[in-house]
Amino acid sequence: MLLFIASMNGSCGRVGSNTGATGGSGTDENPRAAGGSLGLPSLGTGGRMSIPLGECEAAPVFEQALTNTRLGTQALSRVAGDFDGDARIDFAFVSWPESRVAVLLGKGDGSFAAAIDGPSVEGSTHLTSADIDADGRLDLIATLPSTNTLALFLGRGDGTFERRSAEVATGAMRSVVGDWDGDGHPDLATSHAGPLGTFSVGILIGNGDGTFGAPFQYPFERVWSLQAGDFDEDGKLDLLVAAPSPTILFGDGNGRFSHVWT
Ligand SMILES: [Ca+2]
Ligand SMILES: [Ca+2]
Ligand SMILES: [Ca+2]
Repeated sequence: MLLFIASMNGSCGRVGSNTGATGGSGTDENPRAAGGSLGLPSLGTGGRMSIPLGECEAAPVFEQALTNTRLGTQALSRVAGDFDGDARIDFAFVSWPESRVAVLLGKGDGSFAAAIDGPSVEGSTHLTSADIDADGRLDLIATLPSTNTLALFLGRGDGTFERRSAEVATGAMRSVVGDWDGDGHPDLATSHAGPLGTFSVGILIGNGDGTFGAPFQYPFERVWSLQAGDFDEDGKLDLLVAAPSPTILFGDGNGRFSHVWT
C-alpha cells in the first residue's frame, strides 16, 4: 500500500454537509459520509479530493510517497479511523491472500507503526467501521460472503479488537453504516449475493451495545453497492442501491423504508 502526503493549495470555506451516517469512518467507497464527522478526506464535485481543515477546505497536491508498506499481496477494503484513540488517523484493511484484518497505527507525521496483524476473516473483501457498542472506541464490521454472519470487531482502543458476530442473510458482500431509526445508535445495511443468483439488501438495527436486531430483507434483481444519505431531504436517512437500475429506498425514520424510487 502506497501512502501519499498532501500539501495544501486552496482557500477556506465550509465543508459540505454530512450524509447523516452515524459514527462511521472514511472508507474507500464512501469517504464523504465520514468526512463531515471525523475530518477525513472527502470527494467533492467531479470527484476532486478535498480535505476538511476545521472551517477550511483545501485542494491537496500530492508530493511525496513516504511509506510503502506491504502486507500480504494486496490490501483490500481500506477504512480510515482512529483505532487507538490518539487522535491520529490509522488504517484498517483486509490483507490478501492472508485474509486477516490488519491495522496500521498512524504516528501523525505520515508514517505508520508496524502493522497489527489481526484476526482472520476468511473470504472477506469488505470492511466498514463505526462505534457500534457506544464505548467511544471505533469498531469494525467485516462481511463474510460464504457464511450467514457478519464479523464484528469491538475495538479495545489500542488497535486490537474483540470478535463478535451478527446473523444476516447468506452472501453479505458489503455494508454501510447509518442511523435508520434515528435513535443515535449505528445501524447497518448489507448487500447480498445469495445462492441461485438472488440479490437483496438487509437492514440491521443496532441496539447500541454491539448487538443488532434480526435483519429485515429487501429483494432486488441485482445489487452492486450501497450509499447512505438523505436523498429527499426530509430529515430521515435513505439508502441508495447501486444496480443496473439505481434505486433509492426512502427511510421512514423508524428503520423501515416506506416506498422505493427507481
Ligand atoms: Ca466501540
Ligand atoms: Ca439506529
Ligand atoms: Ca429521507
